[in-house]
Amino acid sequence: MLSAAFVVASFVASTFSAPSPSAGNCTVLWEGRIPQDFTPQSFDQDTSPFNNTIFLGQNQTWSEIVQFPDVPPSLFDITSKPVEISISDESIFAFNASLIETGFRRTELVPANNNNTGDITSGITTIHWSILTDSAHPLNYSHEYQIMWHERTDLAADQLALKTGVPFAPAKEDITVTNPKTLRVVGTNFATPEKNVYVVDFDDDVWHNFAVTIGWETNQTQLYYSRDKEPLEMVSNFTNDWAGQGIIHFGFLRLPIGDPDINIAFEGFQAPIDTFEGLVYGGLFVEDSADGCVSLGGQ
Ligand SMILES: *[C@@H]1O[C@H](CO)[C@@H](O)[C@H](O)[C@H]1NC(C)=O
Ligand SMILES: *[C@@H]1O[C@H](CO)[C@@H](O)[C@H](O)[C@H]1NC(C)=O
Ligand SMILES: *[C@@H]1O[C@H](CO)[C@@H](O)[C@H](O)[C@H]1NC(C)=O
Ligand SMILES: *[C@@H]1O[C@H](CO)[C@@H](O)[C@H](O)[C@H]1NC(C)=O
Ligand SMILES: *[C@@H]1O[C@H](CO)[C@@H](O)[C@H](O)[C@H]1NC(C)=O
Ligand SMILES: *[C@@H]1O[C@H](CO)[C@@H](O)[C@H](O)[C@H]1NC(C)=O
Ligand SMILES: *[C@@H]1O[C@H](CO)[C@@H](O)[C@H](O)[C@H]1NC(C)=O
Ligand SMILES: CC(=O)N[C@H]1CO[C@H](CO)[C@@H](O)[C@@H]1O
Repeated sequence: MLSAAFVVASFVASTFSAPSPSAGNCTVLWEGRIPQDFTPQSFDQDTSPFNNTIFLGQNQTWSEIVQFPDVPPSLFDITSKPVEISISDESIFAFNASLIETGFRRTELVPANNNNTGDITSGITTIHWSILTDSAHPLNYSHEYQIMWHERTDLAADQLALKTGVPFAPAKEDITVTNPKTLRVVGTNFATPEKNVYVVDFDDDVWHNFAVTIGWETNQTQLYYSRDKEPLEMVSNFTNDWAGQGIIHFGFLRLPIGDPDINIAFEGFQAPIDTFEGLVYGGLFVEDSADGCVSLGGQ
């Protein structure tokens, strides 16, 4: 872990030299922080930083889902604002006209490709995201959820996922989950069991800030975490299978409950949802870390 002294020292140095790991001033490759003047309708437009057609219910629009709650900004929302997204019984995504994913409830913001930002799946990049619960519209922790993940372009695997809730298939985990209301970061799901690299309580009323630095050609991976306005600290340094490029999912997918061998996209039980379940996301961006620059915030 980085010590507080290191963070302070780097910040002082950064005012006189090139951005250092804690300068919070690395080159942004993709910007998903929400401008103050964005409305729910902004997410319906193809000018949104997020894909305006995926991933949401077949009969839903983004403007029906997006809300701007009255919460403190996240660590990296300096001039931007957080956004709440939700799932309901309507959150059934249609992969195409005949493949309706009735096993899942899902709503995810993914970076649109209508950008001028360059490649975020080569070199060394750092993905940032922060998550806050909506305690008035909680998740049902009897189900497993993925609440952020990175999926290969060929959809064959998720290289990394942040999960919560009761595991759908405990045999897929390399730890015994005793408290379902935890945030659990796992590496590639090509592996059985998946490698849990970090677990922390998913407390309400606290921003949970994450960043992951990915060496796309080296597989070297660093995970960072902090709460509220604390600077990020490295909590895991591991190797992972990053082959396959792919896309980031900032949002949540509720798995069904059922036997481990069912096809989870189409089978299993989903408890009905009363109104909606919500999560607030903030500080979404990807930066270039090829020169070692990782924004830690908190300065
Ligand atoms: C951050 O980047 C801007 C633009 O490159 C530069 O003007 C500024 O000095 C940098 N600040 C720090 C603290 O490195
Ligand atoms: C969307 O609406 C159509 C027409 O009413 C309906 O047939 C379909 O089942 C709905 N899809 C979902 C996922 O609810
Ligand atoms: C839906 O996608 C599946 C899998 O790619 C494909 O086999 C099927 O033909 C598609 N159906 C339609 C109606 O596009
Ligand atoms: C959104 O995703 C769909 C499906 O992958 C794709 O066809 C479309 O080009 C994407 N749109 C944008 C703006 O990224
Ligand atoms: C990264 O992981 C992939 C998948 O296991 C592997 O093919 C590749 O050789 C690895 N790269 C390095 C530099 O170890
Ligand atoms: C991560 O671990 C690797 C291998 O032990 C080491 O070379 C590297 O310096 C570590 N990275 C950081 C940021 O601590
Ligand atoms: C939560 O999910 C479980 C399992 O599907 C279900 O039995 C329970 O009724 C749900 N609770 C609520 C409050 O919806
Ligand atoms: C996040 C994202 O979709 N980035 C794309 C931005 O545009 C470049 C050039 O078209 C693509 O290579 C990136 O994948």
